Amino acid sequence: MSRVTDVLNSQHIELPSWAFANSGTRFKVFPQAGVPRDPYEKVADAAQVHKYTGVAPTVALHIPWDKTDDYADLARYAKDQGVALGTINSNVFQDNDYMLGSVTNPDQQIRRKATEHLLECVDIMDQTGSRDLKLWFSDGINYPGQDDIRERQDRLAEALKTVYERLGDHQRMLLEYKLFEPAFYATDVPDWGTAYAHTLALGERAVVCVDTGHHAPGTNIEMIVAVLLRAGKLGAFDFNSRFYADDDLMVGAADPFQLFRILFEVLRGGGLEADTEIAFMLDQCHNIEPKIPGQIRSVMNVQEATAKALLVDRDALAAAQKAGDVLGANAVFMDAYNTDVRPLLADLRADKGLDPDPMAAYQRSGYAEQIVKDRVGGTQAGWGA
Ligand code: PSV
Ligand code: MN
Ligand code: MN
Repeated sequence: MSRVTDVLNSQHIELPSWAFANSGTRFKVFPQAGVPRDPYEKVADAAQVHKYTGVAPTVALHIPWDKTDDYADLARYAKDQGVALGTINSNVFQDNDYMLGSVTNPDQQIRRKATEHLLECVDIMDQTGSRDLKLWFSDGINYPGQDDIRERQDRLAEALKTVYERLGDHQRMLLEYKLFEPAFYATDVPDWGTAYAHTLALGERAVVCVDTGHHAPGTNIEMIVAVLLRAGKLGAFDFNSRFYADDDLMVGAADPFQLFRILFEVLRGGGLEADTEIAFMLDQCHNIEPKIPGQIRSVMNVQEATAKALLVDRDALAAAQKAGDVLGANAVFMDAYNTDVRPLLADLRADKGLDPDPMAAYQRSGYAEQIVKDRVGGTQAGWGA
């Protein structure tokens, strides 16, 4: 059991700053009282999640949603709150200039503008001490013939190379892929294979980010995880849940079994070791539920799936696999999944001096009521802004 608790104790889940701000669908953003008005307040809210779960010590920023004059000061503030700043997420998808693409745009000047933004994000990483730059491109085309698919790949490669060369020795580039949306006919980085090919060409500090919500229904994500890990190219997760498209719902909500299968492959590939370089991030928006509890619940969902993955009897599984015992192997797997790990996690929290029930502890704390009193006019996350 101690190996299980050791891994769970060393687990680190990164929170997205945008989860704490108002967000919604393209149809409507329902504002909530007390949401953060600036990056400092987002960091303060993220620190609450860490305070009650003990496993979420970093918060990812999104530029320009979290633009501020002094990032070193924001980093100091985060430290005072008991957390640190994490991944810098770039944004080349909300400017009118990017209608036909950012780094793959046919217009060289617009490509330059987008690349400059990415370089600015690396400057910010230098100030925040962040290791990772996350790149997600909305680039693509809606109609066959609209632009040259192959040339767009060349333009993408050129921009990525420029940014890669600007990274410091300890910094990494995470390239995220997404099946579709907002481009519908051909997205420039639509799948793990395209992301893998680009990161391979760049070098070892370019790795792939698997956003669990960015696949076609029925995709075997754990298989992708296994292949990328084996190739040394799995850099990060953006965890969330989807029923239909890029829903950004709470991780483990739609399909907790899938999350367990993914985390088992991470474990199998050595990605849960204490020195893991995989960044386990959430990428979620809480549109109708309260945000801080939504993040707490999500962190707990990842912990539960991880605990179940750790409970798989690997020896028994290997023996059954070797013997060709199909049902026996499957039963070993399902036994772990069907174990109630909540008491184990409650004990683990108590051992650390935390409340065994983070949701209840947060509700009791009065923080939710306090921010409603203190904060007037919270901001949107950036979606639809
Ligand atoms: C858009 O699909 C997206 O959800 C990507 O997953 C990014 O990681 C995130 O927004 C923040 O830019
Ligand atoms: Mn994402
Ligand atoms: Mn997404």
